[in-house]
Amino acid sequence: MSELTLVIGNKNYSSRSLRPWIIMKHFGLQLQEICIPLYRPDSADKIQQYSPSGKVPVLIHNSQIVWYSLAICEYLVEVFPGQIIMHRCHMKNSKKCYGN
Ligand SMILES: N[C@@H](CCC(=O)N[C@@H](CS)C(=O)NCC(=O)O)C(=O)O
Repeated sequence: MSELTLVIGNKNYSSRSLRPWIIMKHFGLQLQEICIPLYRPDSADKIQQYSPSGKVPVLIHNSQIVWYSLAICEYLVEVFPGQIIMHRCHMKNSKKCYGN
């Protein structure tokens, strides 16, 4: 697994997955992308392998796991200051969506 792994659903179904994906692509972060097709019998099991919330998107960065789309955006701004330049959403309690 590379340093930054983003686990997402199909881009045409999961706008939540696109939030961090667009930011990471736009700002040129190298990422490994794992796409889990949604709405299939095995989707939930596959998502659960990565995501404590059972939802996508989820970011895995070294040993850190972040599992809420806006929390991932906030996390990226914190971890890559100067590289990710955007208005922060200042999501309340975003750190509750971090774990390892
Ligand atoms: N609040 C979450 C919502 C994530 C969410 O609902 N993801 C959907 C796809 S857009 C999902 O994982 N669905 C699969 C499922 O519920 O089994 C976030 O913004 O990260």
